[in-house]
Amino acid sequence: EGVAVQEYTALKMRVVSWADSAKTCADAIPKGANAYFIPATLRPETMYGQTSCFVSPTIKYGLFKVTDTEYFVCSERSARNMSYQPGIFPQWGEHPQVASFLGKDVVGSRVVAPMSVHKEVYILPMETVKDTKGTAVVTCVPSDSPDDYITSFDLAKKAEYYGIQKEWVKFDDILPIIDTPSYGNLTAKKLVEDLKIQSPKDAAKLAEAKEKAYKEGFYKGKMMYGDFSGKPVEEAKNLVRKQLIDAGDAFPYAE
Ligand code: A2H
Repeated sequence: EGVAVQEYTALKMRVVSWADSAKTCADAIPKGANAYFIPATLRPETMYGQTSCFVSPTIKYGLFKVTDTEYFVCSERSARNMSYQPGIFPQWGEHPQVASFLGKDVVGSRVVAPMSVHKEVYILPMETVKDTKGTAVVTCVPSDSPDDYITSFDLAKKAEYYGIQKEWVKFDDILPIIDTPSYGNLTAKKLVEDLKIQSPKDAAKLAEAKEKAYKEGFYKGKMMYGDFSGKPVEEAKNLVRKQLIDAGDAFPYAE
């Protein structure tokens, strides 16, 4: 473990409907309360283009009670970390868990995607999500994340195999958000094609694509969508983050 602190933006994606297989979750939420999936992202300026939200089918998740009216879905590890950060759980060090389940149980649930052109999106499976970082929930932005792009491509192609509906992936209309000199305005698509990435399991090539996409987007990218259209990404990143936090749709999370 390094000494550098990763400053994530934790997004609050409110559950609109639970999958049939998520009955333990639905039953654990009192009437009048809301549940939220909590993806951790390093790219808040891309939230306009969310098309789905990923969980690992095999990772164990929890439903954690934050207040009488708010419950979070995330990994136990991240809930514990949150409980030692100010302004999230009301009691220092406590993160009361009301349900435990596997990611695959919640696939097919529907959540609100704050700021996205797609108001509501589906919870989908991503096998490469790790339990050792973030919240083990990843919001999907296929325009700018090579991992999200290739996973969406794979899910759409093999929807039946994954037990999902192709339409849930929303892979057909990817929103351009950031324009870059080297890769155009769909950076992830361009890099996946250039590097001939065939599958979400092409780990080495994906690491290269991720590095290139991040550097190009952050240092040379210009916003072409949203309130900060025309501004450099370097500037817009914190402005969008602040808007999300001020609206109550996100909070800072570090690890
Ligand atoms: B990023 P770092 Cl548009 N397992 O958000 C796998 N990936 C995870 C994860 C986990 N447990 N937790 C977070 N992530 C993803 C947006 C995005 C992201 C874009 C482009 C690149 C990108 C939309 N998905 O990340 O290892 C999340 O995806 C590439 C760096 O902690 C999060 O930001 O540095 C990022 O990886 C955190 O990665």
